[in-house]
Amino acid sequence: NILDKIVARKKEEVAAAQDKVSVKELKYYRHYNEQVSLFTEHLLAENSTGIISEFKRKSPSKGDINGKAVVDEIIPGYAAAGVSGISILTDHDFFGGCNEDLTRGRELCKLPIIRKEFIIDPYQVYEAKAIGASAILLIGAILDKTEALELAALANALGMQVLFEIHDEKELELLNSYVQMVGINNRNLKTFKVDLEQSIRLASKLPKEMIPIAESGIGSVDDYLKLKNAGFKGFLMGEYFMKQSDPAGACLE
Ligand code: IGP
Repeated sequence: NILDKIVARKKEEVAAAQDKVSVKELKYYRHYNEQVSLFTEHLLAENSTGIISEFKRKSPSKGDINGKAVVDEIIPGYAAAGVSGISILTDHDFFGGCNEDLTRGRELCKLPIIRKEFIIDPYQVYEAKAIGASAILLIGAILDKTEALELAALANALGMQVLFEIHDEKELELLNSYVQMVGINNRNLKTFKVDLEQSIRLASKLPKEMIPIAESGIGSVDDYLKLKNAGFKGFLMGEYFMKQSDPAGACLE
């Protein structure tokens, strides 16, 4: 399964990154000490659409989506379209992203940015802060309870919020008090199957203090309204925007 492959690769990447730049050195990065705007505040603001638009060039499930996309050409448009937040993939091998994409995004807009990455090690949380993220994604399918707690607590300590992604009821056990947003992935990362109904059922079981975010496979105004009516406050959308010749224009619809 693809998640096992990605996690194996991440372990190598983290070891290599740590050899090159220590955590101590990351703390001198320009964005490390910057105060970031809170994701949840933007999501819950009056008039917020709740849309979190994603910058993604390719994916294991879809292959090439917008392989030559440039952050400078897309992020300012997303911001101008009035989205509530941005998600930027930093994984290179599977999603065609990089850390510089996120840092550039940070410099181009004031919106909160989530680092979309397969985080398995505290090093990646420090790195998220250093490159300019306001929040991190943690994926339930690749973490145990202790790791989930350690990584989420560290993110909060560094001033970042946590979007914790789950796909089924069993993963609810992994949530902890350092999680501000729970993402229910409509796409099963093991089979790539998309099912909005399963997310809607799961949404009613979330702890009330955590903000529910619907992720993946949202491809029409109908889908958006359906999920909104089911109580979701955030809508993470990538492919639908990225595959259009004018991704930001699609946000305005
Ligand atoms: C966006 P989509 O179907 O709108 O492009 O999906 C986002 O939810 C998806 O990219 C995603 C993802 C992830 C990517 C959700 N969870 C975990 C990488 C890792």
